[in-house]
Amino acid sequence: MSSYDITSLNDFIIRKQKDFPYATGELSNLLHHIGTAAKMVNAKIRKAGLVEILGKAGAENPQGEQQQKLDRYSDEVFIDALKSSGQCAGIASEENQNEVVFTGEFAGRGKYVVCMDPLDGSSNIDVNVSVGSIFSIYRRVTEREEEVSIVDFLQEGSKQVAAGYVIYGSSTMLVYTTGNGVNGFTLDPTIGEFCLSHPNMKTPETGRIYSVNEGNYIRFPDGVKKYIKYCQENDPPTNRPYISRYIGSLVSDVHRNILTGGIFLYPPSISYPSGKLRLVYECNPISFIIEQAGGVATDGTGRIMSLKPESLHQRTPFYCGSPDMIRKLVGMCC
Ligand code: AHM
Ligand code: MG
Repeated sequence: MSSYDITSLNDFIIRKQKDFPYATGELSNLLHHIGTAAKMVNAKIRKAGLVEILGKAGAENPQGEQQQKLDRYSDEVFIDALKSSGQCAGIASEENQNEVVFTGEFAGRGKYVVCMDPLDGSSNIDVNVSVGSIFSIYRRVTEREEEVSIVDFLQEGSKQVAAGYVIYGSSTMLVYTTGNGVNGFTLDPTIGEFCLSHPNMKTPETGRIYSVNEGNYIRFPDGVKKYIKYCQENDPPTNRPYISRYIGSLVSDVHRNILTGGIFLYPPSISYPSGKLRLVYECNPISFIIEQAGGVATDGTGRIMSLKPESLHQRTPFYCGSPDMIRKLVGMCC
């Protein structure tokens, strides 16, 4: 009979809170609510082929992309869960043009704001490919008596208090950091709990996987083209050619690369001159996780988490992964 350490996400959050004598439990409570929302989204995704929730919602998100029904559903679930936590005073999400401000004595006074992509990679969902949720938590900079405003959401990634992702894959996992390492929890569907399965996740210094949408190769900057050719060269002492793996679902590509070692690239191109991925709710949270796992995340010229966001849906070139591989890329690009 197999056994595993049954440390639930909530046990773990409370245990970690005790490491900080002045912790008030507000962040713990917020993380707990994110875990609950993730379970609700998971339950819906697991039934995706059976009920009428696949396909387009018939509307576009703020970037003019088709919203899927599950995008809408996930957005609503996370907004409701975060609002009812009482610790979050507002949320910025891929699905809403402007920040959603929570009002009233309870939610409006929350200490934190959350930036998130409630369902990333959702264009994959109709073909049963893994998708994810990505979140980022900041301490608000406005006074708690006031309503939150855009300044609370446009903070540098280095100010994140916590960040994480949920991957709805062959199993469902929640991975998060509060700046003291990265821990991963796998949902045990028989008991409905996220259980600690990947303590203290670390990414290898180098790896063999490169992940990029190579169909866009002709549109990439010369330095990136050069690096891709380097990945494909035959040089057994340096383990090349590398292995190409690209799911097209950020959380899945990043999660795999963290575990195995590798590099993920979403460069600027003619179609996306600033890259495709969004700084505030995709790149910053993933960068926090990557750095805490020992990796590097850059826009090609500097640290992603040092960029000052100017708007909620701002895009950025994004390269992240094993430190040796990123160093090589940056050396070729700059
Ligand atoms: P989305 O937020 O609209 O789902 O788009 C983000 C997704 C990422 O998950 C993935 O890394 C990327 O888009 C894939 O883009 P492409 O299909 O251009 O390779
Ligand atoms: Mg997205």
